Amino acid sequence: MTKPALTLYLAAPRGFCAGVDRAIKIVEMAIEKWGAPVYVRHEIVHNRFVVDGLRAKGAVFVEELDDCPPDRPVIFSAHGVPKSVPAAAQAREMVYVDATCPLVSKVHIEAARHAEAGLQMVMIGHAGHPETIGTMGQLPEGEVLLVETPADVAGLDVRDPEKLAFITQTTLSVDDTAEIVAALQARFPMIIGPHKEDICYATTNRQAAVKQIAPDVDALLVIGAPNSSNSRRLVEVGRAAGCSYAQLVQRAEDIDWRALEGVSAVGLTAGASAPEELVDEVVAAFRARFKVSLEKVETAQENVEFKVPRVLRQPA
Ligand code: 0JX
Ligand code: SF4
Repeated sequence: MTKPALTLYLAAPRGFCAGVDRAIKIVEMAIEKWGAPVYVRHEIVHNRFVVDGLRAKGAVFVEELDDCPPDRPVIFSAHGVPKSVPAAAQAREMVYVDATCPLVSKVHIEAARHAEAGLQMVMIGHAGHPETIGTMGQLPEGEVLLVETPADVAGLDVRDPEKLAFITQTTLSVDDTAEIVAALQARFPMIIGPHKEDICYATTNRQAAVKQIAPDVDALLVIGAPNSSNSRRLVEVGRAAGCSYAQLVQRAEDIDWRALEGVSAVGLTAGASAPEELVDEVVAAFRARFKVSLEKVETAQENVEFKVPRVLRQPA
């Protein structure tokens, strides 16, 4: 039986960003330096395959610092942690390495700087997400007001409308965030924003590639985990850009092939925490069912790299 023809549009950039690369390297290098087990507070990045791979090398994943023994090193995940976490690790005299992405740390510094200047902070982000918890936790409890939607802006109860600044989660939808920022600026014309927005280059670039592909495909698949904010945003961006069938899949076995019957053009991308092996796996699964012609859609080139902390570059 001849296979149906299919064009698979592969987004570029896709997959690992510099912050994820660095965070994974930090765990691997910590295990090399100190031996197993090395504890990791929270999934180092939101991807089961990455986590399972590191667990096999000797990483132990826990949710709270209290779940770590005091005599083993602990790593904080790429998403960042509230100030109280390194403080507690220090109080317990633990060895810790912070794998917070430098672009998340930049937002932490911004928040502290604005607060020092007497400004009240508004954070645009998702409640309960570890990055939001970590960023809000740079300042005392109750100091940062959270908004998730333009409608939330109307309900903000601020100390002084003329002394406000906003920050954002790094992995938000660029377009949805612009709407929230517009609502903030409409209600608080004096509000100060980041010099350059807090949404990071990787989030921005992956969304731009999806926007380019989505209008021309019958379906869009985003490889990523259900708890990966940036991956979920790619699905939403794909739908908003005109692809009604946009789905998050963790790997090839999640693909609903019946839903893809009769398609001739499919877009494929991967969130910032999804390994390229999973992209290869999905492409191979398409090749098994279709006569695939692969087309790369490149909307940007990335050459960002972050160094690992000095403690890991020094001999044990
Ligand atoms: O849920 P997020 O997109 O913030 O995290 P994930 O999927 O682990 O991606 C990499 C880490 C991003 C931090 O900004
Ligand atoms: Fe850093 Fe952006 Fe990657 Fe998050 S998505 S780890 S902020 S580069």
